[in-house]
Order: sequence, then C-alpha cells, then structure tokens
Amino acid sequence: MNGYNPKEIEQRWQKRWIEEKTYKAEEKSSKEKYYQLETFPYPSAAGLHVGHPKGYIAEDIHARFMRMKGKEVLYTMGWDAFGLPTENYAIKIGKSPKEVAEENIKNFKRQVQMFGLSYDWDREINSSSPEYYKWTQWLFIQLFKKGLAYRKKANVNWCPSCKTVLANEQVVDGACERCKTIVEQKEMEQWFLKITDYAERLINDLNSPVGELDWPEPTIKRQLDWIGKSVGVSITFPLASIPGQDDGKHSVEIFTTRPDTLFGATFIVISPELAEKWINVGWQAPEEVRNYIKESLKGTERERLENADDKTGVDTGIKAVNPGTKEKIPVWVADYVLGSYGTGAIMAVPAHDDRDLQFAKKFKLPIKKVIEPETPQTVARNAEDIAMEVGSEIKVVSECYGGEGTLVNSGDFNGKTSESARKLITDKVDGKEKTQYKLRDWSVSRQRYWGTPVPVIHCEKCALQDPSGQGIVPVPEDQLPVLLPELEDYRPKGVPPLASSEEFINIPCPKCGGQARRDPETLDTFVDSSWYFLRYTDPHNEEQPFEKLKVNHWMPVDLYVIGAEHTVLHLLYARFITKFLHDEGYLNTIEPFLKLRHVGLIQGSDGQKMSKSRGNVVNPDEVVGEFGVDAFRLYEMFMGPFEHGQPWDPQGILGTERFLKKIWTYVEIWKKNYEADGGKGYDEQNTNGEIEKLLNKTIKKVEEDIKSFSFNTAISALMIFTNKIREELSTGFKKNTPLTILQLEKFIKILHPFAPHITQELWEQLGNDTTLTFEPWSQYDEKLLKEETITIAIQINGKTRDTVHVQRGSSKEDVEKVVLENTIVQKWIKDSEIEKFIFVPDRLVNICLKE
Ligand code: ANZ
Ligand code: ZN
Repeated sequence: MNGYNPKEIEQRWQKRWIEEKTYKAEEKSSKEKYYQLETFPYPSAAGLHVGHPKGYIAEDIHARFMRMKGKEVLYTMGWDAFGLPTENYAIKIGKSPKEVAEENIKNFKRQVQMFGLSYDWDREINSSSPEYYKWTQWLFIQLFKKGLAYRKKANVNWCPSCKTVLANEQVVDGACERCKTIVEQKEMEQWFLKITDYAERLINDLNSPVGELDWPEPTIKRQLDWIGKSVGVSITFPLASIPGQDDGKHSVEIFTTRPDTLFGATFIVISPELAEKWINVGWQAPEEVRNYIKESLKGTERERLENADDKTGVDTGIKAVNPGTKEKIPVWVADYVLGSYGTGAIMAVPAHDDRDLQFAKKFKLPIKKVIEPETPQTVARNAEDIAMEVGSEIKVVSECYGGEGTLVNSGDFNGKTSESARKLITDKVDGKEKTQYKLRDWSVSRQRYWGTPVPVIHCEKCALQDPSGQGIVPVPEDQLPVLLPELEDYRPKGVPPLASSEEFINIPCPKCGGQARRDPETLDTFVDSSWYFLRYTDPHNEEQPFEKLKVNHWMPVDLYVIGAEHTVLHLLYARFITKFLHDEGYLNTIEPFLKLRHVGLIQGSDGQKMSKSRGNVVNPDEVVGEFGVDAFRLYEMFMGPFEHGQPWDPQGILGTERFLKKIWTYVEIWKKNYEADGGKGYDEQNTNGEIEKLLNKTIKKVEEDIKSFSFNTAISALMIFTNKIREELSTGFKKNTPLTILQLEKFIKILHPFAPHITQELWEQLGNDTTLTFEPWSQYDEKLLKEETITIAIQINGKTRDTVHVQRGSSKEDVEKVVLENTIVQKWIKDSEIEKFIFVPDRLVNICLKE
C-alpha cells in the first residue's frame, strides 16, 4: 500500500496543469461564460503570509465548481505593481523599483502557484509593464478629451518627509501612514478625475437598472454614504452690517436640508474657507478672526470632522438678516462647517440640530424651538429623562429634536407640518433647490516616480491660444506609451522626480512644434486598478486596450472576492471607469461586478493582525512544505465563516491533514476489496440505501455551501461522509453491499474543488484519465433527501388554520382522512358543505366550503 505523499502528488499535478495550460479560458467555447475576479495583488517584498491566499482558495474552489457545473470560467491573476510601497522599499535597499517589483512578482508567483489555483496564466498582467500602462495612459487621455480629467488648484495633504501628496486614507491621525510625519496642507495644482459627474448614476445603478447586483448590504450602504447625496435648498441671508464696510450689498448663501426650521435659525456659521474668501475680496476681518482661520485651516477636513465634538469658533461681528423672521442674527466662523460642502455656510438651528446646539450652548447663543413633535409620546426619550429615572448621573446627550412635526414660533407657518412647510418656506424666501453630494472629484496626481507617467505635454505657446490658459496637449495616441524613464536618482525631492530628467521632460509640442515639457507626475495606482478586469479579457492586445467582442463576451465580472477593507474607493473608481468606457462605446456593461464577497482576515495565533513587527507572521511556504497544499487549503476554508476573521491555529491543520490521509487510506482499502472480489457488486447502482442517502445529502449540502460561500460547513459535510465510508468499508463489505465505484467517484468529485491534487490523483487511480475540473458535478436525487414525516398546512377557504404531520408522499385519500378527523378543522367546517378538497402533495390541503 502506498502512503499518501502530498508533496510528490501536488508538484506533479501542478507542473502538468501549467504545462498543459489546463485552465485556459476560451471565448470560443460553446459553454456559458463565467468570469471570476480576485484582487489584483500588490506584490510586496515580504511575500505572502498565510492570510493572503484565503480569498484565492475560496475563488479557486468556486471556479472549479463552476467548471464542473458546465461553465467556461475566466479566472486569472495579475500584479498591481506600481506604487509607493515598492518605491519606498527600493529606496531603502538601494535598488531600482523596477528590479524590486520584478523580484517580488517572481516570488509572489511562485507562492501563488504553490496553492494549486486554476488560473489561466496566459492572461497574467502587470500594471507596471509598458504593455499595460500604455492603456492606462490611453484611458487618461480619453478622460481628458471628455473634460473628465482636469487640473485645478486644491488643498492637498502634503507629507514633508516623503515629499508627496497623500490621499486622505494615507493620513492616519494627522500623520503620514508610512513615515508618521505630521501632514501639512498645501495648495497645489493637481490632476483630478471628475467622478462627481457620475454621482447620480453611481447611486442609481446600485439598484436599477442592473437590479441583480448581489453585494453585501453594508458595502452598498458604504458606497451610498460615501457618495452622500442630500437634497436641500440654498437660501440667501442678506448681510445687515459689516463693521467698517458698506451695508446692504452683501449676502451669504446657506445650504440646508431643513428649510422648515428657518424661523429657528438664530445665527449663521460660515466655514473658515469662506471667511478667507471674504477677506480676499476686501473684508477687514478682526485679528482674532484671522488667527482662527489660520489655525483651523491647518487641519484636514477629516480631522475637523473627527474633532467636531469640541466646538470652536469666533464671532465675526457681522450681522445677517433671517429672511423668515427679519431679525438680525450674528455670523460666526467655525470649523465644524466645511468649506467644500454645500455653500460653505449654514443657518444654525440649535433647537433642532445637534451640532448647532452644542455650539449655541458653548457660546451662549439663543435657542428657539420651531418644530413640535407630532406625537410627543412616541418620540424617543432623551438620555436625561432616562438617566433621571434610573437615578444615574449621565449628562444630557441631546435635547434637540431632529425629527418631523408641526411648526411653532414660525409666523404664518404655525400649524403646518414640517413636510409641507419645507416647500412653503422655500418659496416664500425664494430658496433654490440644491442637490448636494459628499463625493469629491478624484485626485490622481502623485509627485513620485514609480507610477504611470501622466501622458500630457505642457506647452506655453499653445497656452496663449487656450482660453483656459493651460496649454495642455495630450500625447498623440500613436506615441503611447510614454515610457517611464530609468533614473539614477528617483527619490522624492519636493518636485516630482521625473522633472529632474531633462531628457524625459523636454519635448517638442505635438501640436505647434514649439519647445514644451512633459507632465512630470505619475498616476495614483487606483487608476491602474480601475480597469484591470477589462484588460484580462484581452491581455495581449497591442492595438487596443481590449477588443470589443472579447470584453463584451466576458464582462460583467460574475464574482469578485475582495478584502473587507475595499468597500469604497476601488469599487467606486472601477464602477466610474466602467460607466465612462460604456458611454464612450467601448463596452456594453454599466456595472462591472455582479456578485461581490468579502474575505475576512486571518490573524496571527495571538489574535492580532499579522505583521512583521509583531513577529506573528506565518509563512505559507513552511506550512505547505510540511502538510501539503490540499491540507492547507482545507484548513483555511475550515477555520470558520468565510467573511469573518480568525486567528491562525498551528494545530488546526493537523485535522485536515488527517482527514486527507483517511480518504487516501480508505480508497486504498476499497481498491483492495474490489480486486479481491473481482469487482462483484461494486459497479451496481445505489446498492446501499443508507450511504446513498447520505451521499445525496452531502452533494446537495456541498453545492449549496459553495454557492453561499459557507466553505466550512461544506467541509464538515465532507468529513461526515468520510466517516460513513469507513463504516461501510468494514460492515458493508461483510453484508455484501459494498460502496460502489459510482458512489466513491461522486464523492471524489465533490471533494475536488477543495483538495484538487489528491482528488485528481485518486481519480486516476480509479481508472480515469480525464481532468476532474471538467467532469460534470455529481448529481443528487431529491427523492432520497426527503425526511420521512412532513408537515402539511391545512387551509380553509384559503386561510391556514392548522397543520398535520403525515408520511412524505402520502396520497390524497390518506391525507383527507387525517385532516377531516382534526377537531379544529371540524369546528371550522361545522355544518357547512365541502365544495372542493384541494390537495398539493407534501405541501397543503385547502378545503373550500360552500357559502
Ligand atoms: C439647518 C438645519 C436644521 C439643518 C436642522 C439640519 C437640521 P446632510 O444631510 O449631511 O447634507 N450643513 C450644510 N452645509 C454644511 C457644511 N458646509 N458643513 C457642515 N454642515 C453643513 O446635512 C445637511 C445639513 O448639514 C444642513 O441642514 C446644514 O444644517 C448642515 F434641524 O441646516 B441644516
Ligand atoms: Zn504647443
């Protein structure tokens, strides 16, 4: 008897699969397509830890399953290789980022291949290769031509140490995520992509017309929150007096979602940004105000939001006129009002807005109630009431009422509902409807080296002819890619590193031939990853980013598995770019990802996030080297619910290793029995009722669990069946009702997606020469799954009145007899005559009575 030698088996099969291109995806196939995508990983220098492959393994299980279900599966892999981490690491070890990226990719690829993932390796892509970024540049130019890529001055997060602009999410607690230096705000001209033009569609298409998006509810919600649509009105408040300046000519426009509360607006708050604008046009602001503005503009908007509990602000001395009450109210500057939202100014209604209330209390500003709750008793009681009742000393959290109700203290509008008053008051004060989004345009320029060069040229001569005065000329498409030059010194130096390469920068203008300069910036890696799933459909096309027929054949992605941290930005950008390319006629689909699942992190055995500094990183090379990859795959899927995080348990894999050894041994024993018996009885169908029943149940369970990503429970079911095999091998054999070849093969097939190597090997040992992933998935027979007794509903005139238990498959006559003996039924029927007795086998009966 041969022992189970996973290493030998796994390496042999993996080699064969790669050499024979077993998993090649063909668009010409007659089978229905199924496109599976997983995050395009960033190949870090550290290589993979055991947490990384969890999502890949799940996708591979799913891909193998879908092939067995008769689908042509596109499933592949690529590298998101540009970006800061590679560049920083290269700087640290004194190599070029290109070299570092190549090495990292090589190591990643070796590791990834070790997991036996059924990728079509012919479609591998690398975002830092000119063959790929040529098309990222092409995409940028298409956006530019449509006015969706533009330059504007904007405040950016600037890391004085990395000397680069940081995205908001790279700023943690006000410091650079990488080097921990305190981040400054700096005004710079930047490239932006106008994603805000798509805000409405990015909201609507989450529901219709696609309608079939199967995304986790919280992810949809986070997308909606990020886009943050709110419908309100802008209202103009005349300024009554500006100390030292003329009265009557100035006004301030506010944005509100609650114009019905206008009569309760007891002061105005403007953002520091707006205050600064006023100063720039001549407002003689007091020193105190100037200082406050300067201080508050140091922080990022995000920090201001986070610190919003501690309200700060100053009185400007200016008075505005409330257009409802005609009263003069003070204008304050405070940083809880954001310059980039709405109009950058608010009417403060402290009686009905929490933030305004905190501010009013701190600065002793008047509070005026204008909304009376409709039904006071149903309004949630505030913390103070509750605290009083339980005798504790909790401070008041909120005493303002933010809901709907009836207007009071509002002149002619008293007694109106807040709902109706919104329109009435808006009309009365000539308010303008305004829809506001929290979504901002996407800042894409990076002042770093290791990225896709921005494919435009700045020409001073052309700028003279350009009404915008910018003179931006896109690189002609037949001159793409703009190659990233190799630089001696690519370290950040305050100006983009590419600016220091005269050779790269100086170039004749493609439009006028005059002396011009290339753009020295590179693109955010989120641009690279905003379209990679389209390139997979036609990865080697040199003439186009992808052929229309091919992209339309494979898109949309049917299943996308990504980390739980990617719920907002990447998805939003990819959706935006898909819609844009759709609008430009390059593809049919408007939503890129139909079904989305998030993978939960695997933590170190200490329950903490795996990291080098904690020393809790588990290297998959070691684990796979010791136990084999099939055991590894099973363990990762068996750890717990897929979407949850779980700590790595070094003992856990022993269980799945044992499980595989058992299967190996049982098949060996089975073969011996088979040979000893000359195969008698083994080839017949369904010889053994009990094992056949459990097998059918297991097939159904595993199938449903793969579809719903409940891999752990699928594996439990497979384990239960394995124990049954052992029982059968000893007792069934004696009873001369052996486990049939068909049963054994059906089991091996459903185990295959989880443990592809051992199953392929056993499949061969049982005399087959086909590739398991292309074998049809095992069928089960519903009839064998049904429990013996079932519950049937009894309806009388269509209303359910009771239930009865009967044998499954009972006849109408049998059921009728039981039902008519039921006392509740008898009570309902009383003296009525039964007109009809409707019988739905195994489900219900409906007794229709004559009127
Ligand atoms: C008066 C009012 C009364 C408000 C009330 C709310 C409740 P969303 O839904 O998030 O759009 N607001 C407007 N512009 C702002 C800015 N630049 N910075 C900070 N806050 C701003 O919120 C809209 C509400 O947020 C607006 O409606 C305004 O406060 C405030 F009982 O106006 B409201
Ligand atoms: Zn020019």
